Amino acid sequence: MTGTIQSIEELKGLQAQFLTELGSARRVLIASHLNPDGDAIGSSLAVAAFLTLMGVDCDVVNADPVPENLKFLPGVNRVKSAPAHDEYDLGIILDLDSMNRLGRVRDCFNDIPRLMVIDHHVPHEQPGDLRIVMTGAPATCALLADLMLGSGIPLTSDIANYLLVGILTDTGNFRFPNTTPHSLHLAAELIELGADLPKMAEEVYHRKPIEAVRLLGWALSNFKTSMNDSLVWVTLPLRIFEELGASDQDTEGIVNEILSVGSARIAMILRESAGGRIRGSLRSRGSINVATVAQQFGGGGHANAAGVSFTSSLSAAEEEIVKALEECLASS
Ligand SMILES: [Mn+2]
Repeated sequence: MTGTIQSIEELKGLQAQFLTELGSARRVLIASHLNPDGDAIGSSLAVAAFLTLMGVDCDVVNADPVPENLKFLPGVNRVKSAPAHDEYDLGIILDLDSMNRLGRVRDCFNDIPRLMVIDHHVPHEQPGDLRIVMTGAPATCALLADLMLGSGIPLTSDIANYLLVGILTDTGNFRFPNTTPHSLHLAAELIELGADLPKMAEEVYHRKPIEAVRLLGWALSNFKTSMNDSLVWVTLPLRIFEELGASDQDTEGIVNEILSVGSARIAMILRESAGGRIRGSLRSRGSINVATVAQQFGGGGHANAAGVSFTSSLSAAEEEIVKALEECLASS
């Protein structure tokens, strides 16, 4: 069991252990979190491709499908909804802090004798025999880039693309405060290895389904504010998704768009899904910590980007969380 990593040197110190663990496995099952993003899919595909280079058999599973804007990545069909085999000797879970975030594929890991966790979220449950967790890292793909570069195994341009897409999406196109000099150095190395940054930026950010753009338009016309417009939020009822033909995936990025209100210090979207579950995405500027608010409701994440879910009605969930966010703003 390894604690949280504080520095790149410490991370590099785990490279040999990482490689030994992968190299001694016969068949590996790789998974990441529900509603996978660029970092989840990028890290899953990168580890799978790296294992293939090492001659190790592996499968990738996810409880949810690959989002439309990541389908341009080569080999995305490697991500399956269920494992192809019954037996694995190593499980690797990426970009998540809790086994529950695996959703229904969680049970696939019950009988696997060894588990590796690579992540940059604040740890909760701390599962895993080998844990490579660095909360200061901008992306799980950044951790993997440090572990894979200089490993003696030459990275393919596909792997470079997988790693870059995770760094790109988790840093919001290199705009969020987690864009460190080191993440830019890694990006430069990955581009040298053949990652195509302009294509990636175009595919990920500027090519959305028309329903997603219509949903964004609705959100931008219907958001609410309080506390002198320092809190900005929108609720997306199920009927709007139905009217516009939009899906949950189409909410991607909306919360960041409403955070562009100049006076906003916290932004939130609350969305209702068909099963009656309410999910919230929280974003904040500067030193405002929305992860602590999310934790009050059983959610979590990072200081400036967190998530939460409710089983109550949309209006009850809205009332509760808006109150908590207002208290958070009032006390900071
Ligand atoms: Mn991530």
